[in-house]
Amino acid sequence: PGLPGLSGPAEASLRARAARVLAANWTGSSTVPSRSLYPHQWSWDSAFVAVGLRHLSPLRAQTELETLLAAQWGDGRVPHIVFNPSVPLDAYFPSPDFWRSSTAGRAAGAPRTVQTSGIVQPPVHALAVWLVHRADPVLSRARGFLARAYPRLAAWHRYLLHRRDLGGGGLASVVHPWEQGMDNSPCWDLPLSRIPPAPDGSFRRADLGHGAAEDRPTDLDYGRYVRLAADYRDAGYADGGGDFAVEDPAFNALLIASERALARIAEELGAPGTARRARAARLTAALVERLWEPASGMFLCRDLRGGGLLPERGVSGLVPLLLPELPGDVVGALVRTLRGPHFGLGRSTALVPSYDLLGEAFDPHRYWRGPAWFNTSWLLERGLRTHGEREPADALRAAVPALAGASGFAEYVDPYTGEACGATGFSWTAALALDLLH
Ligand code: 9YW
Repeated sequence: PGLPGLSGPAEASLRARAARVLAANWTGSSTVPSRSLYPHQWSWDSAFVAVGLRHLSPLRAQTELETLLAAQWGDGRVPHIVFNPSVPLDAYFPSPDFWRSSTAGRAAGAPRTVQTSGIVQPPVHALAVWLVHRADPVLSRARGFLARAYPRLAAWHRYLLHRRDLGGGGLASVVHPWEQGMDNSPCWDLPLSRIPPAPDGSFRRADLGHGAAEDRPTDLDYGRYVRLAADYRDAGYADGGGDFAVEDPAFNALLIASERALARIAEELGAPGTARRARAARLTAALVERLWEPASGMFLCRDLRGGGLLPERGVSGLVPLLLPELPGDVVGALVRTLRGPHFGLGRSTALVPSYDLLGEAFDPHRYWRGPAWFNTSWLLERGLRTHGEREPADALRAAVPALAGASGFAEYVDPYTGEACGATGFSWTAALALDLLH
């Protein structure tokens, strides 16, 4: 379907511009999120990028995911960053000499030949693998794409469902805010406040050289991120002992959506998908039981160290809309919350803000504390469509490419004005805009 309000030639030029962003960020085997800010391979970025790349080159899309999966650890974890050895160490912090994956991660089975971080990111990969397969099943079969990806994806899910079930209720926990992907969301303020920051001067941020300080996390937050990551590393990346453990709705919803995709992948390979489908249904029930908050009309994060649901409304709590097996009353409440005063979709905002417009911590420009990001709007477009909410889904489908193009494919935008924030020429923005133009 064409984009309402955009002529054929304008749409073609938007596509061409998005393709140029992805070409400029392609390294030969994967895509960097941004040449300036993020010069390595990031885990969930690669999944979103592959979803867009499949329309340009199914081979590149498959390669993107294969490069990431090749850096998987022996315990099943897929690292959040795979480092490019030809990029200077000071281009990004924390660099490989901070994570020391091949030594500190030895017991957890970190690869020897490639340097990675030791934490993870949201498991959107099986969903991406399935969508990439569908774009060109003939090429996929000829290359054995699914057959090679399947055991790795299965081990990845096994790691999350067993080693990361820190709350004992079936859901996976994140042990660092970076794992959930929405780094400085106000949801983390309370659990992070317990973490003593790494001393000033014990590390040097590289991000401030590329982005405006007022768009980025504060130094105090950064000190806490560094402390948590260093503690995890010093424990050999063993799970269960850390001071930060949170069950997050988006992280788990993506795991469930990916488990459903794994069922389809299994069936395509001639194996039964029934057990995985049943597990996805059980996990959906656990998600509702542990994280649904009727009074807020959305899912919340559960702080396992502080013992309870965190009251902040982050966009993460809307992402479970992606799941087809959610109870009808939950779906209805989520749609009302999305379109109501806290997120304003279709009223005051055209893309979904990352945090409660009415929240005390709301800031329209600071990273995950208010700005709208393109990946979450893409996920919610799918969620709305899954539940037959055609009108808001169509509006998001039009807004994502339009604002992506108008902002120079910004990393994130002011949710009210669409003004570009962070980096421009950002890969997942271009990739997901392309996907919604198809
Ligand atoms: C970081 C790369 C990553 C994203 C995260 C986003 C940000 C900062 O950039 O993280 O230094 O890792 O919060 O979701 O994957 O685009």
